[in-house]
Amino acid sequence: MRHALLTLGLALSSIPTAGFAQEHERPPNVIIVFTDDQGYGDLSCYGNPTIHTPHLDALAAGGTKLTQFYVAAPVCSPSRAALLTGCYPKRVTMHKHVIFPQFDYGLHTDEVTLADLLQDEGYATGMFGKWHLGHRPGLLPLDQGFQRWSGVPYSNDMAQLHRAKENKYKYRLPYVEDREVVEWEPDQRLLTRRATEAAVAFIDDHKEEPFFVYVPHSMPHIPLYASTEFEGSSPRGLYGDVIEEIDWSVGQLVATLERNGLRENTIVLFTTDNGPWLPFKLAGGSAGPLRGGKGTNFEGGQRVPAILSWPGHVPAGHVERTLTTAMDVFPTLASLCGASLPEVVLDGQDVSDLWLGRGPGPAPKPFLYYTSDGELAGVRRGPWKLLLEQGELYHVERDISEAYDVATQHPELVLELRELAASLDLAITEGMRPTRTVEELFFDPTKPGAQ
Ligand SMILES: [Ca+2]
Repeated sequence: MRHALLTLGLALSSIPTAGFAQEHERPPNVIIVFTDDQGYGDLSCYGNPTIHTPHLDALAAGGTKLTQFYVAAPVCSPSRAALLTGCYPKRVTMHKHVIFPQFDYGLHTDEVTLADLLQDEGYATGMFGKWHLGHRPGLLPLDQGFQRWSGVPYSNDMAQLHRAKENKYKYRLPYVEDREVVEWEPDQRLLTRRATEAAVAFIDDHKEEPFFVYVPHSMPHIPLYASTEFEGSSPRGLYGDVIEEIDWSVGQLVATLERNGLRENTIVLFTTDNGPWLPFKLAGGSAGPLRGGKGTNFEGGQRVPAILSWPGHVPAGHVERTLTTAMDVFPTLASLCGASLPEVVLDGQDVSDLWLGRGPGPAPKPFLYYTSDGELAGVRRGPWKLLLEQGELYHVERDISEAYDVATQHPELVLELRELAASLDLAITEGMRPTRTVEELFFDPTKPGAQ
């Protein structure tokens, strides 16, 4: 694979073609910035009055802002599995929990991730930030299509650094480069900066070949940390400082593209893995007008900010209101990057026509909602959303705050949606693919220093 990649890189750079042709022979680069627990209302361009995000606002102004973009689950690991496979978390059996340090399983390596897909097309693939899809040997980013990785294997609160005060947490957080733990309990003030600098270096190193750069920032997951340069920068407090540093990070990535003449040939997607962690009050973000947050199936848990940019291809200054999901990213990028889809069932659909402003794209599929313990929790069809546990029905286009339950006014629709949810869930359950369990340790989270 590595050899084929180098050969392709050489072949592309040695073809003396005109700019236009070359642009079309080289597939677009892809950058996905995937923050952690950021709310729908935490960016200036989504209405936040006190957090200043000029780089993200500029990205939205020069591209498309999506106002009905949903992640597949309201918590980390299931949401990440869905983004990287184009499948419901349940289909790849990653729906039940987030991965804790003692867990021995992860996303199965037989699954084709976005990184596998693009690496097979000759892309250089790098990941800089939080993984959270399994951290035993054979389950790491380098086993799932990424050629480089630096960052943390799971959440930044799964750390003694954070829990020491409570004197009850036995796990430590490692910082990993490729396949080696290089540090224990890293200085979390530097996590955003380190991911950014590593991503910038990767782009510089691979500017001659197509690349896929995945930047799943550890922030603004609690505990919050910003570098000293950003601490105190926002009237919103530390949460705002953290978002402003992430905004800076996006600015650095865009500047790196511009410096290398790659801006026009790079698709940038900015979004987050789930909504804000509301029980932490001011340390969590805001879902703006949406109800609920992380861990809930209300809109605030899964409808997230999403900005798409590809100058000259994705319409500029456009607001896209159609429902799309993080599961659509996989088949859509496959289409835009000229990659063949794997021969497995995917739940996302190719919405490239919508991304490129060429029309409405396919009708959105009915969308299932799951609670964090993996149980079927509801369904969305058209504007209607039924929450099973609560027995509540909302028209989420008229009522984005889910303030007015109209279940009693529409009993037949409730029954219909109940049946739809059950049948969709049954179809997914019958097609579930396994995770992979590995007994061997990559590192022992209870014994710092041991490998
Ligand atoms: Ca998260």
